[in-house]
Amino acid sequence: MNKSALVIVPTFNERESLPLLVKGLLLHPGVSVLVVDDNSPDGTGAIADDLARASDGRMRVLHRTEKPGLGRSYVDGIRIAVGEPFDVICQMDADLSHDPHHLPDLIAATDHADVVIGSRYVSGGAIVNWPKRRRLLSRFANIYIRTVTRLSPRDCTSGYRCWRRESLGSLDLTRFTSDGYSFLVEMLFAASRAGCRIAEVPITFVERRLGESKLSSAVLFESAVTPWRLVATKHVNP
Ligand SMILES: Nc1nc2c(ncn2[C@@H]2O[C@H](COP(=O)(O)OP(=O)(O)OP(=O)(O)O)[C@@H](O)[C@H]2O)c(=O)[nH]1
Ligand SMILES: [Mg+2]
Repeated sequence: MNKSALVIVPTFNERESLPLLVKGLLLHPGVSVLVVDDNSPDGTGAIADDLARASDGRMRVLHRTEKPGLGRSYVDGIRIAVGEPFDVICQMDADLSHDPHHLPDLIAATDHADVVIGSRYVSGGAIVNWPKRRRLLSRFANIYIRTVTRLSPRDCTSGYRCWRRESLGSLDLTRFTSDGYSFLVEMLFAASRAGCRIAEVPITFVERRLGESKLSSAVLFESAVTPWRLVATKHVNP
């Protein structure tokens, strides 16, 4: 792999998963890691600091103390990332649902796309260990989002993505208002409106085995409203 990449990993209470994830990521030459921790009560931030110290300068930690939230964490991480000389900026979850093994494929696909989605819903993609209820929720969410927003990707809610740095840098983050997982949909919508080429690469998504999910009813409510808000506000970048 000859492109350099910075992987932004938001964390909240991921003390068991994070060391395994970082190990897998740093196996890839040219890959660096930026952990954005939301002051996790379980001490993930301190564990991340230890990993960073042992990383030969390839990993850093941003400790957030402002209003918590996945969307806000991504905004802070992206602001740092777009100002650095990496070819590609990636996003992924810390809970090992996103296998670092797929990363080179996603990065390589940025040769021909501005944003590449690690997708569960294209040919070759798969989900391991999700209960039927969770599968249905994700399927329904994607149909709902695609119908309301007219976005074309099959997997609009995947948090495993790689961007060309200039493409990500061209999005106006100050306009993003989502706090939770809807932030991912908002990013894709803005990218699509900005004319970015969006590609999907199949991944096998594995349900977390360690730690706890943060999917709450407030987050689900925001996810139901966001597609309509995006369409209504005609979210565009200058
Ligand atoms: N910084 C930060 N990270 C968060 C926050 N909420 C979730 N995360 C991280 O975002 C990623 C996705 O969160 P998960 O809890 O795995 O959510 P999910 O994948 O939709 O749900 P599961 O499938 O149940 O795991 C993980 O790396 C979390 O640690 C937050 O408020 N702030
Ligand atoms: Mg998860």
